[in-house]
Parts: sequence; C-alpha cells; structure tokens
Amino acid sequence: MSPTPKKGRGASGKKVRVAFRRNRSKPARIKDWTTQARGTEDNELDTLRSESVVAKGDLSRHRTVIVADGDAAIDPGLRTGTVVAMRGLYADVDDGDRVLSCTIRRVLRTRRIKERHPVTVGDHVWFSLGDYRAGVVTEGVIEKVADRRGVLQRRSGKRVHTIVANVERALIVASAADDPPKPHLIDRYIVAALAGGIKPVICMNKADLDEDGRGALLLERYVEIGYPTLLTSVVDGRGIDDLRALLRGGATVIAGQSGVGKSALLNVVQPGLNLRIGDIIEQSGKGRHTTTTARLIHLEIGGYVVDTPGIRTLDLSPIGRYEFELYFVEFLPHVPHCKFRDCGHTHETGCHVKAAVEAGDIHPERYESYVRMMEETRD
Ligand SMILES: Nc1nc2c(ncn2[C@@H]2O[C@H](COP(=O)(O)OP(=O)(O)O)[C@@H](O)[C@H]2O)c(=O)[nH]1
Ligand SMILES: [Mg+2]
Ligand SMILES: [Zn+2]
Repeated sequence: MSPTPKKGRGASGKKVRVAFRRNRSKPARIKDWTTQARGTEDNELDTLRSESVVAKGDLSRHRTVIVADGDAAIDPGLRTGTVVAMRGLYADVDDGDRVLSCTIRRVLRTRRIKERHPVTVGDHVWFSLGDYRAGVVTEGVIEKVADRRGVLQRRSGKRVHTIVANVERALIVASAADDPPKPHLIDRYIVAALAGGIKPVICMNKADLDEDGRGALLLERYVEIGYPTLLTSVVDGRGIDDLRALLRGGATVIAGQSGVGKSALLNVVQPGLNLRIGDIIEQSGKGRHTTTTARLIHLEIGGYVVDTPGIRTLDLSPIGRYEFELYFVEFLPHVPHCKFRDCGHTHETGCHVKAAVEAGDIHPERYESYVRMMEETRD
C-alpha cells in the first residue's frame, strides 16, 4: 500500500491502464489472482466518460482509459494521508509524519449515502487543516476520498459497511481449538475477500491445541483448492516466520471470529505491539470483543496490517447471488458444462457442479457453504 495518494490529477480525470478483454468470460484458473482483480476494474469502468483504445494489436492486451474523477479538480493546497482508525465521526489520518484527528466534510457524508461510513480504515484521503477557534477540536477536515481497491465489505442494516479499504490480502484466521473448526465461516470470508478484490490466505491458529489433527485436515482442503495456507501457534511459535514473510509485503487485513487469536498473532509477529488480547467477555448475553475498532498498523518488518474486531455475522448480501459461483474457484471448471446457462447449482437438473460433488471432485462441505449463501441471499 502506498501510504498517500498522488497529488496533481487534472480536472479532466486520470489515465489508467486496464487489461483489455474481448468479452465478459468468467475466470477459469485457480491461483490466478489477476482474474480476481479484473472484477474491481469492471466496477471502475462503470464511471468511464471517455476512452481511447491504443491499437497495439495483441502484443499489448491493455488500453488506456480516462476515468472521470466525478468532481472538480483537487485543490493542490490539500494534504494527503491514510486513515488508520475511525472513532465515531472522527478519522485518525496519518500524513506520514503524524496522526491527525479529522472530521469529514458533510458533502462527503451525503454523497456516499449507501455507505454506513463514507470514510474507512485504509482510505487514502485529501484533507485541509482544521482550526482551533471557539473550542473546535478537529485537527483536519477530510475533503475527498481516493477510489478504493481491495475492500472487505458486509451489510449493516440497509447500508454497506466497508470494514477496510486498499488492502491486497485477507488473512482469514480460524482456530484449531474450536470443536469442530467452522469451515462455513472460512468460506464466507473467502467469498467476501474475493468479491472485494482481495486475495485470501487461510490461517489455522492454535495448532498447539489441535490434538486430533482436525484443524490441519481442514486446512488441507484449502491447500487442495489452491489457496495459500498457514498453520500457526502463538504458544509454540509454529508458522510465525512464514506469517512474518507474508505480512512483510503489502497490506493485509486480519479477519476471523473473535477469540481465534488475531491480535495474539500480531503481537508475536511484532513484540511490543501490545494489542489487547483476551478471552471474550460476556456482557448481557452478547459476546464483547477485545478489539473494538479496526486499526491500520505499519509493521517494523515492512507491510501494513489491519487488526479487525471479530465480526459476529458477516452478511454477504452486498454480493449478488449469481456472483457466488465465481468465488468458489473449484466450481469454475464445471460451470460451463451445466445444462442450463443460468444454472444456480442448487435444484437444477443436469448440473455439472452437483455431479462433481457426487464424484468427490468438490468437497461436500464447500458445496454446502455455497448452497447456504445462495439460500440466504435473494435478489
Ligand atoms: N493455546 C493457544 N492460545 C492462543 C493462541 N493464540 C491466541 N490464543 C489465546 O486465545 C485468546 C484470544 O486471543 P485474541 O488474540 O484476543 O483473539 P482475537 O479476538 O482473534 O484477537 C487469548 O486468550 C489468547 O491467549 C495459540 O496459538 N494457542
Ligand atoms: Mg483481537
Ligand atoms: Zn450447475
């Protein structure tokens, strides 16, 4: 992640290079992250005002497009920074030298009305300096938010809650101590990550408590599908070096249920970080989280991490139900062989995905996860 957005875009928009595609074919290969990234580009292309195709034949499968900024030129007097934490209506913005407590320009709040928060952790922002007259406590005012890529989203009431923006990877942490570990939740996080243009990495923590090897076995399922995996323990140090190597590059959001050891893992990756860890505190029947807000941390070894509070329910409804098949990568080779072109792979006859489940080529619990997502999402 680059810590700050670039200045000096013209009023007419910015030029971007995007992959050229002949048609909207579905991604077919496992482990091919570029196909996932295209999903994000498609969204951005919706805002196109003009485009010029640079004819270089098949040698260059790219085209240059002008993406409209959507509003006036950015005032060159504005400062740039990255949102590292949200505190109610305030955002903590790191400008590279220090962290400023900023409010958000009202117009931004109304423009992104479908969003629960117009600004979120990881956002690249432009801000003006605040003043201290008459008891004003704000140090800055966020005027503009850069286009996002790599988001983790869920639904919150009728609106979309972007938990974090501008990350390239989600470390999906599960606990081998769970009895049994919950594959459905892992699958939900994988879908949420892929839908937001983020690469999933599955981390089975508390390996020291994996007495019957059930955690390691569950992890094997994801190795077979082709996702990077880690087996870790904060207690005996297993997998921690691999985790460090992973986190060193780019920005990673640490996701997973409360209590699986997300904060504890980050504390061993960087001793001295002192993130609060602890058992879930029961309060009026609802689990209370030890991590209360997402926070962007710049690691000493390099890389950025966002420690998130455990999300009790990851509502996937910002994702359309016919998109789900795209995010179950092992389904993709079978999808073109279904009898009906719009096959949802649930009740339809002649479904090749279901046939693959029966043939043992697709894990039945993965298929079950898919069906659950389809059943709870109606559009
Ligand atoms: N045995 C064992 N306990 C762990 C491990 N990682 C975390 N824990 C414990 O699990 C509890 C929850 O950890 P925490 O980091 O707060 O979880 P978070 O809610 O995901 O951030 C704490 O009591 C930790 O000490 C591990 O690898 N092995
Ligand atoms: Mg935590
Ligand atoms: Zn089908």
